[in-house]
Amino acid sequence: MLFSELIEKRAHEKCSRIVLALDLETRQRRMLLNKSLRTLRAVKDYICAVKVNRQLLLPLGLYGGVQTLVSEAHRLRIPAIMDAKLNDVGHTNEAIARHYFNAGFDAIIASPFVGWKGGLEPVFNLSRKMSRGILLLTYMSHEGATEGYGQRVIDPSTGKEAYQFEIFAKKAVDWNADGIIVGATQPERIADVRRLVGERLPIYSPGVGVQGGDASRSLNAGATYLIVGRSVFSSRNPKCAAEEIRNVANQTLPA
Ligand code: O7M
Repeated sequence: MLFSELIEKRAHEKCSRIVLALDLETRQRRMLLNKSLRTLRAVKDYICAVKVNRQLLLPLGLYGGVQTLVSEAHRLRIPAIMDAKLNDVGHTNEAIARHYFNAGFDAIIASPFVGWKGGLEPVFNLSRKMSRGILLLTYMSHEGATEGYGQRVIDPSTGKEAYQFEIFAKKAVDWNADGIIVGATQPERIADVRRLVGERLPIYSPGVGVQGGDASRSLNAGATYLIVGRSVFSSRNPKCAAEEIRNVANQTLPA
């Protein structure tokens, strides 16, 4: 099954388009795994996937705590996405991606800035062989994203001026990515990207809540899934917070 099909299936089962960004921190490193497992179990009925990034990977270790977390996610029928933002030359990208897939991740996130030949091509080949997914950054949620993703450049395929993110969106289609990331803080960019990729690619939108993005506006603009971290796990009651965001999302676009 393709990753895009897997997450869609889980979204229907859980009635949720929310991807939990599990970016927990604690001064006591040995508490981190338990805290992560507790949070995941608390919100398990309200999320369709969990995203782990290097903030958690560094203290927990890939084949240590993170693999335990991925196994628990799978036990709870929750796919696991590694937010690797892969951005190196091909052979190290491939080796890094293999580790993430071997640890059980269903999909990884990569940066299109690195390009295809000698960049992401080996990672896409590996992901196909191992039946895993690749999601590509297309427009990030922070202010400085305008400097890279929002810059005007010459599109080498047409010789005409375009925004960098427009070129990345087209590449995501050409490369057969399983989804793209567009920040919720800029719903106009979500709408632009949706127009460019049509209905073919799911759009994952981070930045809802603490960063200022709005769940309904993002979904109305064309987002398929919302990536949410602090608004859920920093709240007093993560379960209620996840349920509430899930419900708001479902009022706009039922899962
Ligand atoms: O909801 P938050 O703001 O606490 O967390 C947002 C999560 O989304 C966090 O895990 C970030 O790493 C991630 N993210 C962004 O905030 N902005 C982006 O542009 C891209 C991502 C992301 O998930 O990239 C794959």
